[in-house]
Amino acid sequence: LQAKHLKDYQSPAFTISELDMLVDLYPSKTRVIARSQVIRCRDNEALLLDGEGLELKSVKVNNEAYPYQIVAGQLRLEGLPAHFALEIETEIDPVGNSSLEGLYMSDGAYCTQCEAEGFRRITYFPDRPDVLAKYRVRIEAPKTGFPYLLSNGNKVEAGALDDDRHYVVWEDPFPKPSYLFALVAGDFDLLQDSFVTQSGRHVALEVFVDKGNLHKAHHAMASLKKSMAWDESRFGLEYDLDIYMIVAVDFFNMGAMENKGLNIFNTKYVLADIESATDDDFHGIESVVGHEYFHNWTGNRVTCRDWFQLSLKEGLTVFRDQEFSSDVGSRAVNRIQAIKVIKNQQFAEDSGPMAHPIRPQSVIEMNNFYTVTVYNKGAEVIRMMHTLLGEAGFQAGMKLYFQRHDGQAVTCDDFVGAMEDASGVDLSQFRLWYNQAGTPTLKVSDSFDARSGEYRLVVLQQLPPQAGDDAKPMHIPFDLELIGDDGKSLLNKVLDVKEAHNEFVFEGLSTRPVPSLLQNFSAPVKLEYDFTTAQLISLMRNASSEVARWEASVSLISRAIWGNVNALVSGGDMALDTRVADAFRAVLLDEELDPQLAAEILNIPSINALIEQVDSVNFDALVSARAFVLEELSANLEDELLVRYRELYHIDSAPARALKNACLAMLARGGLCPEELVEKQFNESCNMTDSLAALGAAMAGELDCQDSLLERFEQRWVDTPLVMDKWFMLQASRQDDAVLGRIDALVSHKAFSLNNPNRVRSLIGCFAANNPVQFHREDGEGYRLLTRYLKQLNGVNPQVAARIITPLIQFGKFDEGRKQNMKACLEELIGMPELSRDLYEKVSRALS
Ligand code: BAL
Ligand code: ZN
Repeated sequence: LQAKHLKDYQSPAFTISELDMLVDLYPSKTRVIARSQVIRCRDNEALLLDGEGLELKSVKVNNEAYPYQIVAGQLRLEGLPAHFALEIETEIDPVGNSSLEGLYMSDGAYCTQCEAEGFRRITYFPDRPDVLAKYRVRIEAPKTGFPYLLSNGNKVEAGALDDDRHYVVWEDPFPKPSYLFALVAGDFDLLQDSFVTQSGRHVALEVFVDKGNLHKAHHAMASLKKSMAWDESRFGLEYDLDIYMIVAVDFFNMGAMENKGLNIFNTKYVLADIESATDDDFHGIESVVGHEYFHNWTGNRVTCRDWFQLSLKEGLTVFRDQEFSSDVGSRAVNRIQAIKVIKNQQFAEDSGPMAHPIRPQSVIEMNNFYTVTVYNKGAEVIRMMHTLLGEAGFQAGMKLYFQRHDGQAVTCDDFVGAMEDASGVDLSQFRLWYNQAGTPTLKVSDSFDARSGEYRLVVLQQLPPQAGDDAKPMHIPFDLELIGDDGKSLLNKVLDVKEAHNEFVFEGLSTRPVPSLLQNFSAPVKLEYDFTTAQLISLMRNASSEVARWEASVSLISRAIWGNVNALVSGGDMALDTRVADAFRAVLLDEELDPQLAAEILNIPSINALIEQVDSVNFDALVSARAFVLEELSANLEDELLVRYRELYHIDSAPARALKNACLAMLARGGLCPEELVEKQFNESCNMTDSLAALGAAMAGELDCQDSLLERFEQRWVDTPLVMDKWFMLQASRQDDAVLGRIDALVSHKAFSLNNPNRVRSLIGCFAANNPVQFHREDGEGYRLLTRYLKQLNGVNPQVAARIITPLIQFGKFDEGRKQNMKACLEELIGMPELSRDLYEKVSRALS
């Protein structure tokens, strides 16, 4: 299997100005006739059209049958004129399409997913983002079962046909790449609303959901309207069509897709009511609805030249959705959640076999690069530019970007160029963030001269091996606060770290300050500084940034855990410094603190998060030490946890629930959660957040009631797939040895299907990613369980298989025994006869 390389990029030899498509829908024999206006851009080259899984019926050029060849899956036509009409008829099988790319069926409705390279499963086409065409699409289907026939743009025609069939024609006035094409046909409940843009354009808003779910569509609609208003007020960007549609489907590989004017969403990011969705689900919906809406400008109006540039639209749009969530909610809590994604997942990717820069240089299967690196580290890179340019400079850059590139397919360099030209800030060194993979480390040391009042900070920049042999120091914005011994802020400043060795001197200080380093996680780097316990406690109390206070709490508790790992390894006794417990007690007692922030502080880092803090791990000692620290903390804070829990019990707000349930979880992990408390909460709860938290506490505390509560939950929700996903996740997270057998049994549960990505992610994916204790069992049975299902999924849905394999390829930090067990599973996979490109790329990189 050949990789494609960024350095080999060539502009298209032919482009398509217009595409007129007929899609005549039948379950396993859908007919597609694609009529394109083709323009030759270079002489003496063949026209090569991508296609996969298509049955070719005919090829015509200027209405005459035309000779062709199929070479390596591509349709090849030679000797073509400078401008011509091309007509291609193909037949496809939506029902038989379990990969959920191209045209497929979800619960009886036809729908599409074309990003990145799914359009080639619908018709032969130059399926690359730098070919932008105007689409006119005619859909034909039975009236019964398919009253709604949808595509991009505006509906221009509709009518009846013979045999109880009907048709609709859609025209999209904006030229677009094939990956933004969408088609939906089905019967839905429809929620309608409208929005008037700042220039007075009336936009019809429509959210389509499965029958019976209309009451669960209101939050998505409200989120859409909020997003539209926010993009106008913060970025001055307005919607550009007369209609904006969202369709929710249960079978979907991604979270959602930003097709022009017709977003297709995973139900997970649309459907919500207070009974069936958690506060986190509500937040997730708001942010994903926003994300897809924001793509209309950053992605659709200006798109990517090639897929190596994916971060051009994704990093930028994640940055925009993060800013949206922060402007309409808690900035600190949103920032903390984004930081956790980087530290817990992206750092793991950066140090594992799939490490790649935010602009990858070579790719076998593009679907493997919709990653936390391209998306979330990409967003951090945009955030750093925002830090360097300031809001005004950044917005000037955005304005220039759209002035220069509206309607074009461009590169990350074009984006940085606009930022640089509009602001006058030199970003030449900063561009390295696009080329160098891996996580840089900043090693910080400091000294204070009491006589001269001079405080000196030395920052050493170390680049990881993944950055390459000729890696150069990066431009790193380093946000610093110095805090005096009275707890007052002495200085708040962003320093430019540009060299391998950097020194910064601050004068006129009367005492040694406590440094708050890399505030707000001002760059996606690792920080090493030898904080004392007293310094961390001071930062938890005094740092002006709430994010820095949280960071200090994570460092404090992590150090306590690693200290106990060392004690275990060296045969010493485990212990918890009372000052640590007191610092957490202060958080519980601080009535002024945002309860959501307090909840974040009380959510002690997971085992996986802790593993990302070290280069190699004694896994068993880590599990024991973390459990010990949690038990100690819980025992120390029992009274305060119970008091706070009871104070918050009846408060009906998401922040209060977050803190209340963090208290409950901590009590449960310490084995101190009274059974009646959990049962009371479960019985009285009218919302999913509290029900699920009670259930989680019963399981974490291994309470007698856990099985009966799980059963009651299942009985109540067995017909609600998204809630059953939560139940599957709870089952997959159980830490007793019987969990493996239970997972095998649950695969036959009536609510489970290996064909549905949400179900697979909830049960199998969650086991591998969120149950480290059982996944990393010493006997290797956890790895073998995942491998068995990966083998099945390889044929069903390779994209999902390649996504949930991640924990199996990230074995670098584990002991030899576990490494060997993981590698043995990977060897088994690589030996499979029909291994998909998706799995091949990840497994072969892991084994190389
Ligand atoms: N473009 C794929 C889904 C998303 O990032 O919005
Ligand atoms: Zn996106």
